[in-house]
Amino acid sequence: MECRVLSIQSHVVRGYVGNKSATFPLQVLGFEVDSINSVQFSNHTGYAHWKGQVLTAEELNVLYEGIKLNNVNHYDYILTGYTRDTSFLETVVDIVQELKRLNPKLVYVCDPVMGDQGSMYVPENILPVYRDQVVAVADILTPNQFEAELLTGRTISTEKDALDVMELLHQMGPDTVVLTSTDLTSPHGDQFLVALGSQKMVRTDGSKSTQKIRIEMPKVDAVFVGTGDLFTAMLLAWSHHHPNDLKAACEKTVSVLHHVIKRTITYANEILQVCKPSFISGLGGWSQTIPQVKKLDVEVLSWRGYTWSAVVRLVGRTAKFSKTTEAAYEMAGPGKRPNPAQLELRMVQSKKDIEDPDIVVEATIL
Ligand code: ATP
Ligand code: PLP
Ligand code: PXL
Repeated sequence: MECRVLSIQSHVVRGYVGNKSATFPLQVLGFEVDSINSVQFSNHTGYAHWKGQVLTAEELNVLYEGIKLNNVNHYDYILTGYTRDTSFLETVVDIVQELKRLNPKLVYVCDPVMGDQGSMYVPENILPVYRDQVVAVADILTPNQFEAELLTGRTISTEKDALDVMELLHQMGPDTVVLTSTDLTSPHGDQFLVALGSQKMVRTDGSKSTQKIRIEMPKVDAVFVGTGDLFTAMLLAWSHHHPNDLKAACEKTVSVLHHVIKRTITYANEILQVCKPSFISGLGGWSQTIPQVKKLDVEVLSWRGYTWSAVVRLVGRTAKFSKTTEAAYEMAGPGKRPNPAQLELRMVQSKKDIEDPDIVVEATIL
């Protein structure tokens, strides 16, 4: 059975956030993804520079009208994330309501992206729109702790507080709520990140039940961008396959995140940070005589840990020459942090882990 997702999120030319973080993984898992790019930026806003265009609420409506005129506005899922503009978000609500009328089984998966760690990175006037309009039409909601606190006006200091907040969020609309990251202390120690989930279900006999879970995942000492978007997309996919088993859906989701993050940090720590010929020492006059030796022409043959030196093969772009030499280069090692470009999620490389994740995290039923 074809399953079609309308994903309204950011597009970036370089890197993986928003639609770039959601589309490929969903497609790999067999979903048809229709994407509307809420912005088109060169890259995410954590880089030193970014440029691009923002889609207005009117432009969103135009795109939706086109889909509607062709009578292809039939969706099984809607997925939304980072949005800065209140009228854009209100238009999203209108579209969700109309699409739900056309398909009463449509599931709206909403990541109410507003901020993290006590500060907002979207304009504050977006909060009342999420709280009073969006959450009411959402079926699956994936706030982080701070976003859940904003939406409910409660602070979370204990697991009990978090469970109460998730209950309040259920009362506001969604049957499934996952707090994707919290500051709560893990029973396994501070090396673990705690996420919590809660799902309301109707049993076959008509009685109601709630599944509540805690998931603990090993923390990686780096800041990733786009992981929240990937989390929400994978929760959509895996809860499609496990509609009444939040534990299974979250275990697969978090396992995908774990594999992607592990591949990303491993790569970021090994990548050549600056590999201009002028930076490679140990070449004698080589770099002067062959100026076309470039970044991509350097292939690391062996690795000397974090000693800032490795044996590399320099291959000319014209493939006319090749030379093995020892060279020093600047790398992301101790005392050196990977930059945003180096921390872009290794998405394409993780295709197999996305398709069939090895389960590395077991959730606890609360
Ligand atoms: P939102 O998109 O709602 O703002 P969020 O702030 O929780 O969500 P992230 O902090 O990116 O988004 O976390 C989403 C998921 O990504 C986490 O549940 C975890 O699986 C993974 N993750 C992100 N950063 C790390 C990290 N440093 N170490 C381990 N896992 C991480
Ligand atoms: N940092 C900035 C500046 C953002 O705009 C966003 C947007 O959501 C994030 C971090 C969080 O990204 P994510 O939750 O997908 O990791
Ligand atoms: O959700 C992450 C995200 C989405 N879209 C844009 C961003 C970011 C994070 O920086 O810059 C444009």
